[in-house]
Amino acid sequence: MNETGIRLIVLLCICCLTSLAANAVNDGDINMDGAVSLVDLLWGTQALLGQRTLTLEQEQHGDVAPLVTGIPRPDGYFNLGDLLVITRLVTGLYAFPAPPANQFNIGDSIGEGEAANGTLGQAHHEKVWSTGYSGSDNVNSLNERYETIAPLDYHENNAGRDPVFNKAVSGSDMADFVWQVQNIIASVAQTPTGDAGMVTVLLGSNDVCASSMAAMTDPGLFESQYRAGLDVLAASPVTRDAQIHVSGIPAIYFLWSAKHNNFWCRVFAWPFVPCENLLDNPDNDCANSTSKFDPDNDYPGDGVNCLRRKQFHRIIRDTYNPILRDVLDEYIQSGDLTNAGFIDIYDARFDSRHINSGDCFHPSTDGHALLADAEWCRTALGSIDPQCQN
Ligand SMILES: [Ca+2]
Ligand SMILES: [Ca+2]
Ligand SMILES: [Ca+2]
Repeated sequence: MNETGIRLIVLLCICCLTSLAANAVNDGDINMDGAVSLVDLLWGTQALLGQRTLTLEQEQHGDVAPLVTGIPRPDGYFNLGDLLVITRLVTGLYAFPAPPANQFNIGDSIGEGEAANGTLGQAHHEKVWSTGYSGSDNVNSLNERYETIAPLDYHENNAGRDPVFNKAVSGSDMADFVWQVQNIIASVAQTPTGDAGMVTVLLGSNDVCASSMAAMTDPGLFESQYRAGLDVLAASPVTRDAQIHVSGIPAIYFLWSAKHNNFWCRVFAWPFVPCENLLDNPDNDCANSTSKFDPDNDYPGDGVNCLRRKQFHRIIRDTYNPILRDVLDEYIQSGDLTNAGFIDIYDARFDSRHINSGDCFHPSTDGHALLADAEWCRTALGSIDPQCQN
């Protein structure tokens, strides 16, 4: 392409900043023949030169840029940046994030879907945000999404395979990370590839939920237990290359604000929930409703219990989740776990629908749906899912 041609493209790019419809896949397949090839490169070039008019749907297929840390963040425009990414796709210099070959789950009672339907103590692995497999609920789990995207290549979890893939055990805390990883390593031979494609990890809720603030797991111990589990993942050839999806601890605070007016929860359920540092004395003594829904800040007039609950919220925000994030970053930077990522979901807010009405503590089916959406949209593949761009 000569200089005049490049100038023309740049000029046309400035002129063609048309917002695109949000209903197609941003995959580079402009002519929509199922492959990204030289033809798409040609069509895209012609479009930018004004020699071809693309439909809005074709333009959206072409909208694959910009790349942010290697992951497409389509911006609603088709321009030169998109053409360059398509060029790299066609020449093999770049590949989109791909679905894993399979997916394992590490976790606690949330990872078991405990009480998701309101029945105390009952596990519901089929509803879990990660490895859930029920097609008849509103939880679009990560497992179900991968199966939809890659039905031939992805070895999905289902009722028969669940003992292989879901290693979560109710009551687990970070001390249990190591043996849950070892449990995965012992199971990978039961998959077609013989290794782990993806491992989701959601632990820590039982470290921060305690009889008092002082009884929370010591942060230094929490970190060393976390490192021990990551070391086992990094040491094994069947897990070290897997996508390690470490979820931050969710904002547990909001289950109090969601349910504190519920008589059953206050009087019959919460006294038996091992999270006294959040749930003791559940009467709302925050200064006002703005304060109640803003645990990041104290307000004049907040009572002692309100202040204690907010302290609980901020310890997770400022101490435990940064450990999960920063330690993992060390393993990524050192090359020990190159496909790992910390997923921050602390902005996801539970309201009354998202907490089951039996134990008033664990996510309901709707809560797992919320978790699934939040976790999915922050994965590499979810970031290019049009449903996540709203
Ligand atoms: Ca094509
Ligand atoms: Ca673009
Ligand atoms: Ca489902």
